[in-house]
Amino acid sequence: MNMHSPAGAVRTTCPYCGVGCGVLATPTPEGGLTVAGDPDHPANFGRLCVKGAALAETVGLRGRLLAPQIDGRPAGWDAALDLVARRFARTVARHGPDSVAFYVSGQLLTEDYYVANKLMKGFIGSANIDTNSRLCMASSVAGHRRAFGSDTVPGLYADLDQADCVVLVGSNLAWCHPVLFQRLAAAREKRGTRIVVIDPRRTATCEIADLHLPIAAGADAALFNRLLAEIDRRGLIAPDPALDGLDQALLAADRTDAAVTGLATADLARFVNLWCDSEKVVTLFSQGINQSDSGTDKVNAILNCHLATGRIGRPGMGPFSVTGQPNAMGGREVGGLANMLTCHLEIENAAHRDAVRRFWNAPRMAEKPGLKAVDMFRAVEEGRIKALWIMCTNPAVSMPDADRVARAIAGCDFTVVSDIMARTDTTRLADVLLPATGWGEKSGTVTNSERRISRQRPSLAPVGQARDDWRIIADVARRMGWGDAFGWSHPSEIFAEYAALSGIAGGLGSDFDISDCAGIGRAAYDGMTPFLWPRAGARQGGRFFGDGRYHTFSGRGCMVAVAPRPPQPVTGEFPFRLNTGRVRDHWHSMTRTGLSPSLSRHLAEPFLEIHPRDAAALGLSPASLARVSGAQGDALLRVLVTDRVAAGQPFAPMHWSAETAASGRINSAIPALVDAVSGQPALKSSPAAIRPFGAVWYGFAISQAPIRPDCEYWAVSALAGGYQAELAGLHEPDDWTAFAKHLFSLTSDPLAVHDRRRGLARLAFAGNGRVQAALFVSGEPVALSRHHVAAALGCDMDANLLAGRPGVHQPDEGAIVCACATVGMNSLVRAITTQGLVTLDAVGKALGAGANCGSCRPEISNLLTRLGDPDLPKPGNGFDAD
Ligand SMILES: Nc1nc2c(c(=O)[nH]1)N[C@H]1C(S)=C(S)[C@@H](COP(=O)(O)OP(=O)(O)OC[C@H]3O[C@@H](n4cnc5c(=O)[nH]c(N)nc54)[C@H](O)[C@@H]3O)O[C@H]1N2
Ligand SMILES: Nc1nc2c(c(=O)[nH]1)N[C@H]1C(S)=C(S)[C@@H](COP(=O)(O)OP(=O)(O)OC[C@H]3O[C@@H](n4cnc5c(=O)[nH]c(N)nc54)[C@H](O)[C@@H]3O)O[C@H]1N2
Ligand code: SF4
Ligand SMILES: [Mo]
Repeated sequence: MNMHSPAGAVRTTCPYCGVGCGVLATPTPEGGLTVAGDPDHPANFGRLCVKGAALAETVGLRGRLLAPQIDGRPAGWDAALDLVARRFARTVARHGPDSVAFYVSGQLLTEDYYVANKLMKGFIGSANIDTNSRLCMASSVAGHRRAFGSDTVPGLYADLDQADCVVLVGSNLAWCHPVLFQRLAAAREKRGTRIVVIDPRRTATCEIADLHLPIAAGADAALFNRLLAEIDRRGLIAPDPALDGLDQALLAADRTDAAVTGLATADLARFVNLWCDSEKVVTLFSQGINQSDSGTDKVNAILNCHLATGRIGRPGMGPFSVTGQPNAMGGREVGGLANMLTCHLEIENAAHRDAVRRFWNAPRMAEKPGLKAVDMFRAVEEGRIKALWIMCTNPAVSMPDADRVARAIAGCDFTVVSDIMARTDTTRLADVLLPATGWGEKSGTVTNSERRISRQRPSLAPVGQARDDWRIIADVARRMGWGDAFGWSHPSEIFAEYAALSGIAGGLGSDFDISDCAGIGRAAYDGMTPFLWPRAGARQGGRFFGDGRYHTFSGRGCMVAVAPRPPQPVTGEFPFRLNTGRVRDHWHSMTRTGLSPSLSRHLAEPFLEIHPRDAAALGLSPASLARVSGAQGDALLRVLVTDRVAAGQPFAPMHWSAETAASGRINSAIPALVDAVSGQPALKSSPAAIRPFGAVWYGFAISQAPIRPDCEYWAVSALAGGYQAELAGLHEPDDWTAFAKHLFSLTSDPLAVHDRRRGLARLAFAGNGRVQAALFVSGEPVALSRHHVAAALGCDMDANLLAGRPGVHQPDEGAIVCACATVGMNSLVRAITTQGLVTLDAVGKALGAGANCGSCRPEISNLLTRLGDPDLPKPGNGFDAD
């Protein structure tokens, strides 16, 4: 395998989730790309999920930040970099190194991360560099370090192929790691792997589960303590290797009452039996565990069970914390967290600090851990941090208590933001904006969930004046007087330096040693094939801890006595426990996936999944709107009534921002409560209040030009050739025509249907006989075929448009389920019922749905089950895509 595949495609890696799929990107003559899965990449063997498959729709100039800006005005690079260097240097000189901070991201490449870390920890002399991984992986990092003495993920993806039982805890793998999910589904087909899903919600992942445990929010430590007690009772504790802390952990486990899990005794027993009876068991966990105010303890409760049984580091078994971002793992290796040093070295360890100081020839080495994300933004708010540089992350959306974080950033003396996009909730707060090259343009390495390092390679020229993140940071460092230490001219040189440092770390006992890459030249770097670390020694390319050797002081694995704690209590004022997370086709704050029409079809607006009982008690009807509030702020969301969530535990996605919705930013309603050990915020169970939003009108709009909503509720998304918006208001405008003209920035007169009595207006605008824009208003949530209406944009104006229904020859797809083949709910139901389809393969053959990337297979299989069983509720609610 080399960097170029036969057809001139560039071998690179997907910039989204931690699966780290290999991608073949082929530039088109028009300046775009075509994208395919790389059949030779060991993370995906050619597969891609919808997000990866739609990458081509997200490159190009749209929305990009093309030039540096100072105070909102375009500026040259020299002026911008001079200003950043001057302000940081001056702040450090006047107020000391801890008066400045970097807030970075698991979406930076390893080389970017290395440079940022070196500048802050070795040259500025503060450890005030933290990353969005604090919101993501910090509890796993802390749990690993307590148990193993190092932040080491022991297992490999192949373990999912070889396991007899896979337990997915707090992970919606089907939507968040879709290619890994497909791999697990294939293993299950082949060898009957038993699968358990532990999640308060019935997610798409449950489609392949033999057992779904709808655990009470936050009760996972109690469950795994219970399991540990049972492991002990059954005599399954492995005699060796000897472990530290075994007795105390067993004592704590024995004291735990499983009743708090809220699970049926029979389900609990089945889980315990499955786990205990399968030696080859993998427990895979993610944000349902990490994002908790006792997340580190939960991680250790899981690790305890694997340590105690010796089910770790051997084929088909082990605990498996999957990373979320493409380089979350690389960021941990490089030491991007405020309490770590590079190459898994420890900032509190004087020998480690000294080794790094000597290697870097660092003038001012940080001596103590820096501020973790939540504390960092508090310090910004209090004026203790006076210069802040945010890179590759959107904290005004993704941090808990988001409005307060946004206010803190706005109030900071000097804020720099490096991003690829011009307008985000965070870029709008910056004093200096720096345009970074994005995926497809930048070059470097990333590490995926199984410790596999792969190259991202450029296939497109940088847009505008965009520069690579590492270069921007190095340019500032040079201007601060450290040219010698930041003089690289290519990322391969940074990687080589990093690899050399890892050799020193290895000499100090670190697990992370890739020093055989220390001499890597540019050609070898460019030709690099994906590889697993460790590269050397007995563990070469394999698993950790099967040999019983750990990185703790004693060399033994360490069990932690866990006393389960309930999550923050709900109160009379905030009686609901708000859960948050991800949807299938969007990525975080949607700055990239929001550009893709196909990715916006699955779920196009911010929503609240709420149990029918709660909805009835609150007087919330399907597809109406609800205000969700916490003590610090609120969000306005579409109501999706479903028993997939438990009563009292509604769920909202994290993706919407002030760019895409009126108030869809769920973190405005979430308090910044953190885990005391890891500093990771609890984002999955916040006390919340919910009220109906008394909209008097609802609207749906399409437009070729950007939509400018002026009403209480709106959510805008991308369409092929334009935009669509959901709208609602508390007061009916006097004149719908004037409203629509403003909405669409049009001056021509619309074709209009008004029915004052029924509170209904429908208006369509045409230019040269083709549909430019249309608005549909109703006193109720607008019920019409959005797909059909959207398809009319740019087409000849036809009478059916204002009817809002497809003509006889255009069947209505309904909500799109399969984004690849554009197959909607209605077509699926029609085909399944009329053609008597019973298997996923039959649906694939008949409609093409589910046959490509497979991301929608769980939803189609759920539909097959529901349609095949007369007792199950049928799909109906148009907002219910599953
Ligand atoms: N489509 C898509 N994929 C992504 C991302 C994306 O934005 N979009 N982001 C990536 C990133 S950075 C990350 S970190 C990963 C996250 O991947 P996941 O962790 O799988 O995703 P989430 O939806 O955040 O949360 C997972 C589940 O935790 C459940 N949960 C909530 N509370 C509890 C609890 O108390 N106990 C248990 N057992 N479960 C609970 C939620 O109901 C939810 O279904 O996804 C990555 N992949
Ligand atoms: N309520 C709630 N909140 C959450 C979570 C949750 O489950 N619930 N999950 C948390 C987790 S796990 C995570 S990881 C975070 C993610 O949260 P964020 O990191 O804030 O989310 P993104 O939208 O991915 O932000 C990345 C930003 O970097 C920009 N960008 C993309 N590529 C590049 C590049 O190459 N260089 C530069 N300089 N910029 C680039 C993008 O345009 C975007 O503005 O959210 C956290 N917040
Ligand atoms: S599973 Fe999807 S999002 Fe994740 S790396 Fe692969 S293609 Fe990208
Ligand atoms: Mo994440």
